[in-house]
Amino acid sequence: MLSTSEPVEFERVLLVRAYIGNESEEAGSTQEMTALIQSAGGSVVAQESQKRKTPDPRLFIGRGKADELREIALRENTNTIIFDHNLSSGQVSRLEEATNCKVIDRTELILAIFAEQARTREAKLQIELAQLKYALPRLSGMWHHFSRLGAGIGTRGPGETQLEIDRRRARSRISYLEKKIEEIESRWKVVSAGRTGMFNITIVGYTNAGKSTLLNTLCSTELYTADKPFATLDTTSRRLILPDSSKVLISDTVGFIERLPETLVASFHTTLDVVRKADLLLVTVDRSSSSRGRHIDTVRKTLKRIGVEESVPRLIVWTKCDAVEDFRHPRSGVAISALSEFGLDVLLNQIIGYRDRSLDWFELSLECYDSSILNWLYSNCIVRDVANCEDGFVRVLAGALRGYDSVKGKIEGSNNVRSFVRLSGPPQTEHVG
Ligand SMILES: Nc1nc2c(ncn2[C@@H]2O[C@H](COP(=O)(O)OP(=O)(O)O)[C@@H](O)[C@H]2O)c(=O)[nH]1
Ligand SMILES: [Mg+2]
Repeated sequence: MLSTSEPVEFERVLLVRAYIGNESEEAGSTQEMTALIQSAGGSVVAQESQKRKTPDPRLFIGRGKADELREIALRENTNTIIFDHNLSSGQVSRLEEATNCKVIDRTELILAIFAEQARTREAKLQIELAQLKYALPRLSGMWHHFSRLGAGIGTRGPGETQLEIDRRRARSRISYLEKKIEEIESRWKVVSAGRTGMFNITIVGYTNAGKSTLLNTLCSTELYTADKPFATLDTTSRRLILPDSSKVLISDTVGFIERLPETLVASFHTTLDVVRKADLLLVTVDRSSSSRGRHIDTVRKTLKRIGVEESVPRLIVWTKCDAVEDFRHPRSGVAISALSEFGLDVLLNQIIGYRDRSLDWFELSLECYDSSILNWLYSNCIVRDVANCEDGFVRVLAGALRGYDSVKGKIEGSNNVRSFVRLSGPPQTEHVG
């Protein structure tokens, strides 16, 4: 019997890439674009490329190539052409003229996917801001562009209302969005100020690397995960209890791709703060992907671009190891599977190691059990040991999360403190669990 379910209608897409100067045709690049197009509801039915010294100012590609695209589109029964580049509005309208197709550029495609995925109010505001800022200098071209788009990829978001708004209205909408986002940001600042007592871990990585799934497994949460790019657009932070019973804060955030559009980096500034302020970055890499080398490179470049200091420690976490045939342990980093829970114990112990190395360790002797000091230590330090010694003193071994001075400030003026000695590093004790 034939299936009665409706077949999914994909928009047929002709994908175009130019290689400028000495750019070479690298493997994996069209793979990323194909995945992005799929995620936007399209299907690549043909691909064309052209090598050029410089982009053509009028058409980006050559005139002859544009004519060729028109024929290919006719033959392949498609009227959507997506360029793996950013185009000026003039180039878009001239290309549309020449090919008789709808032409979409890389940023527009990515913005369309973000718009589709945005779930929270913050993400929706951020994406609308990014779309408007990208569209504003191109409004004159867009009039023409959107009037012939109809339905399909790249028509969501401000596109629908674009026809009625002029630049002035777009600008006033932009300032409204900026104000709203600022309000949310200031609320976030209050929330994050309350986190100073914790070690902050942020999961970063290429889109679809398994970041949200890792957070879900570690913290028993149920964040949305999906086998598509940009399933996550927000930052979610959760407490994670480590095998030594201490707590850290772990955050999951938006994934990276090659050449992440500037307008998105700017709009998602606050969302990405959690990456810049991390004490440890877990760089997740899909071990089962043949493009993993390229993904690591993209993540490294993106971290630099969004202003993450080189000094923030990074641990490579190879994910999806259950899906790797002939699995061998990597030379560096931790190999895990969030699905089978393989390697998670190693990961957690490595996190403890990184955390401990980042603390300022000290030994404190108290004349008696001073609950005020001890309570403070428990909430601002990692307390490794509290011993009642034979001489009647209470000896505390702990690591300060926010520097020696924070501890000194607390104990100064207390009559119960007998000695305060800095240690050169974490004490060598076995972790329980
Ligand atoms: N086989 C396997 N698949 C995984 C693992 N972790 C995540 N995935 C899958 O990879 C896809 C992307 O996961 P997700 O956590 O949404 O990725 P994110 O974009 O990095 O947050 C989903 O289909 C997950 O089920 C794993 O350890 N093994
Ligand atoms: Mg995710």
